[in-house]
Amino acid sequence: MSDWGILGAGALGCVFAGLLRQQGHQVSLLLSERHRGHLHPGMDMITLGGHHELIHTRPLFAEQAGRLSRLLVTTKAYQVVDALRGLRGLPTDCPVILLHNGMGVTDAVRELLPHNPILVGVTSHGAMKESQWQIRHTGKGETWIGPANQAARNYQHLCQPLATAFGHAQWSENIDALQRQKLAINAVINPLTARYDVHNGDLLEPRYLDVLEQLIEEVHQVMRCLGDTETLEQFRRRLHRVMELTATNYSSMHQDLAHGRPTEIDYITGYILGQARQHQLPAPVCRQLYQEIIKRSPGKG
Ligand code: KPL
Repeated sequence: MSDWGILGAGALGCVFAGLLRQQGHQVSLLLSERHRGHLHPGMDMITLGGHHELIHTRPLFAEQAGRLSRLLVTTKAYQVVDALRGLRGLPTDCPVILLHNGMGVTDAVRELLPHNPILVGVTSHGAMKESQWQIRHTGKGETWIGPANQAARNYQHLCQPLATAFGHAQWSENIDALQRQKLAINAVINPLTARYDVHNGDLLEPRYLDVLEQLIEEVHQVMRCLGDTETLEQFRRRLHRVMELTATNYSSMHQDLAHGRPTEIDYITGYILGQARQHQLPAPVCRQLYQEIIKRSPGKG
């Protein structure tokens, strides 16, 4: 069984650690400075079926990155570059798989690690942290990975162990398109649920119909300018399906705001607004939501 490193011990990173451990892989969890000198008990993972599983991972610190042979990056978008920059001696042949929400980070990672195979992953698994050492797997989804630089072209073999552990993982040569499709979903659900303090499924209630529809149209227009061929109706249907499937979940942006953490608004709505500007699209609902979320974010406003 192979060795996996996970950078980003949030809910999703810990659930992925648990799923890989269940298949017998060694998992090293890269921990930040504030964890140094503390004991690291096993994690309690609550599975989709509601069972508790004790998950043992190996704690690793930035200066031990030389031991890594494959790395899943599950930090928030705004932490990716600094977290990778902090690693000491990451082997140049270690593939790095970026799994954050939003867009606008990959260029900086390619520049930072010009020799490493860089891959982008898009996943729809759901996870929640119940407490520091307890995580809950809230939804099983698909995971797609694909190359983000030339060096990553021949890394399809990474899919097999991930598919076995996660239930699905597939290679895509056009991972950018899948990342944009996920971005479009996040650009609608995340700021609205955070703004109105509601579950994903609540957005289907009639009182949100107008704002939801306006936002869907704005985001769809931007996506079309970026080369997406999905029709407005197809996008609406895809979005409704996600809201139904994750109806009782709080979006990651809702969870971030509720816990006083920074959000990924700059990489989701901010990215859409940047593209809208370039294509001279007004996007007023996106802008309003951006300002409201920024105002409520820690250290802003
Ligand atoms: O990816 C998500 C997120 O919360 O970030 C969705 C799909 C909206 C599910 O909650």
